[in-house]
Amino acid sequence: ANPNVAIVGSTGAVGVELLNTLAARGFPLANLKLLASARSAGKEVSFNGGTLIVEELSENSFDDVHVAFFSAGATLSRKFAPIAVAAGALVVDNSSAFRMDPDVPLVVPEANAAAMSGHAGVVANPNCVAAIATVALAPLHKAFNIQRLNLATYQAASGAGAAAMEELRQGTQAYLNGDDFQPEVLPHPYAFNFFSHNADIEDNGYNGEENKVIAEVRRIMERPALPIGVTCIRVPILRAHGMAISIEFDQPVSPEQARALLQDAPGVKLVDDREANYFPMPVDASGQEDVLVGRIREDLGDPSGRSLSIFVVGDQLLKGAALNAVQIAEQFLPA
Ligand code: 2RA
Repeated sequence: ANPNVAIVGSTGAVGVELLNTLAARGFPLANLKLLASARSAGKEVSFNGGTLIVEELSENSFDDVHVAFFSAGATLSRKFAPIAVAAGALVVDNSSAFRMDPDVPLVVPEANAAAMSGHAGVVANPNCVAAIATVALAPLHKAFNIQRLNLATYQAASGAGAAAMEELRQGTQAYLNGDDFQPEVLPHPYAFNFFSHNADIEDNGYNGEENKVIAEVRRIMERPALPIGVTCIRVPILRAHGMAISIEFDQPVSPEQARALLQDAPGVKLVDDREANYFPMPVDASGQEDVLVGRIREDLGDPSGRSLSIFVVGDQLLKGAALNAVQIAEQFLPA
């Protein structure tokens, strides 16, 4: 029989995309339960031509649930995911709560689907930069053995939630109207500005987002000591993350070899047209399931000749969150 599905955090930016993705991919569900805080309980949400009523999340919310998507923050995941597992549900958790827990697989199906077999009830959905990056990096790593990475990210408002997307719109409108605008959701003016990701700076001088990217890319690629440098920047874009990635292999790899491999890689769309000077952009990646990859070229910063540079853009709410989570759940559906 088809599973009963629940979404915890169903009214947030990712929760809404989970609904859209379940419908768009025809996920075979018997019943869909929308769970959120008391503040959102009672809200009506349209789904697949019908209307669902948001219910308040409680300890009894999972009694008849087979698959529970969590996207309501680490605190709620830590409290309610064990309750959902105890009730017999598979939990796909989009929060950072369990991503580094050795008993919880951290999964991007195109990169490390095999890791899912070790789950004990919870499978963690990675940080959006790690998910989008590893769709492009995994096939290259499997074929040519990556030795080192450097990433610079261009991260969209959606990574900071629906309120940040609204702040981008309002701040831009105010800027164009010549009105004064004080940011409330993000710590800096956002319109026509960009800034270092506002996660706290940690002991190593990197912010929390950068340390998550390092730890999670290593885990997904099963290379715990992989040297990774990263700079995470928040840019005034609505919902697609971009990243410039420099990749060192243990052997020389030509752009042609990489391009041929990526052409057929799952979840990748090659956008690498030098003639037309056409490469991955948020206007093409937004709303798109595939991660766009282009600017594939020798990294002239590495005299050894063993490095390539690429540019990757992916929808932060889809492959960066909701789509990846639904693809994880799809792996557990009866064949
Ligand atoms: C961000 N990856 O973009 C983080 C959380 N989604 O802010």
